[in-house]
Amino acid sequence: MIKIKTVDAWEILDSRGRPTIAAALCLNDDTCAVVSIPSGASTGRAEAKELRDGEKRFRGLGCHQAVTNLRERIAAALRNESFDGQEALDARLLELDGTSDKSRLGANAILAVSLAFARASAARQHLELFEYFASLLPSPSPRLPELTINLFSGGKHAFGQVAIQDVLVLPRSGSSISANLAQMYDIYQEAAAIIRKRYAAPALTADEGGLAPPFAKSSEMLDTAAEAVNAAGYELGSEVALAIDAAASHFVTADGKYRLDDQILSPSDLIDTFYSWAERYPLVSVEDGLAEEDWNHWPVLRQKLGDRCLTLADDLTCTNPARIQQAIDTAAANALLLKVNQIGTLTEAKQAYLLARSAGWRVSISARSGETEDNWLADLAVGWGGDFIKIGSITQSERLAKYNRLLQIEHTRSLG
Ligand code: 2PG
Ligand code: MG
Repeated sequence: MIKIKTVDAWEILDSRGRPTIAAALCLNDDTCAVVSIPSGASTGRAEAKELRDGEKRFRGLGCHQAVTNLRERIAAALRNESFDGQEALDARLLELDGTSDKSRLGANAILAVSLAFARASAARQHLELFEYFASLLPSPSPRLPELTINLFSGGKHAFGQVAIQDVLVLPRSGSSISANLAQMYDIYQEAAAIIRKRYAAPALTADEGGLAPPFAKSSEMLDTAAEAVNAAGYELGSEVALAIDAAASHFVTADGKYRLDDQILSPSDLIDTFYSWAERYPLVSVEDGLAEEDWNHWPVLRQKLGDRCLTLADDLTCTNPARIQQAIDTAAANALLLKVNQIGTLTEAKQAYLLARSAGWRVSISARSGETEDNWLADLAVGWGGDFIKIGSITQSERLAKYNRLLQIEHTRSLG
């Protein structure tokens, strides 16, 4: 049994300068751990609810109420309580909250405790954090994930200049994370040089550190990514692949059509557009190609993309086992983007992960657009054997904390 001694929390700032939560949890043997948690901007409607103060301070985004809930209600309930592991702790947190969307105590407060308990438990057992995460699974097989790296941003992560939210690069020629990051550096530098020349100005960077030039249409993001890959001397397809996060919930119209830049498309026209992009470029995945409630057309998208590329669900499923089950039952997707703060506890995220795996889905473990310098995401991706990890670009310390942790794991462990 693991006995909790103290739980504390305070407000910190994330990579957008917005408040989020850090928490510290000490066990009765004085093993202590600190974690901080991220926050999204292009959030799904079915996500667990972060508690925000809604007051003038920080324009409504303050986390004082969530911090108070954590320091008073959660801390009082957990102090001197013993748990036989992560599941028991998370079950107690759910019981304390008592709502289906964690809106009473706040998903931000609850997740901070769930993760702090994980980190403290790992330290107590002298495990690396990824080993602890692996130990939560019935048949663990830790491994280094493939990198999916943000190159260009639009939509809510930039200034909305184009509809598509992200174009990502999968550097594949190296046999290690380290070699693939070096390859990505070349591509990023070439992309920045192309932008500088084309627009006679340096490209501004977006929330995740990706470049955000004033492209006129979304397809230019892919065209320019391909150009940068070529300019860097790599072969598109064999050495480098691409992916997109359309985040289509953010450009669906009230009558179920899609505003792709200056065009209004029907769902089937949009699906045809993705298909044509997947024919032209080696796309590994199309994430959120349709809106989160467009359940009718997701199966059509999946069927159209077929084996050519993955139909990856983010806002559609929100790391929520019930929504994942619906997506499995309707053949709406074949890959899951997993974000722990969409659901709010590690145990529920594990259920989401196992459900997706049981249907043969691929899994990408993802950061949020608002991140902190914490690096637990890298351990989660390795521990759970994610096929992919999505951290953002290769700039900005909140992203690099995770890449650098992958490099540390790669350096110290021989994982495939
Ligand atoms: C996404 C994420 C990360 P956000 O849509 O996949 O890129 O964005 O954290 O803003 O939801
Ligand atoms: Mg997404």
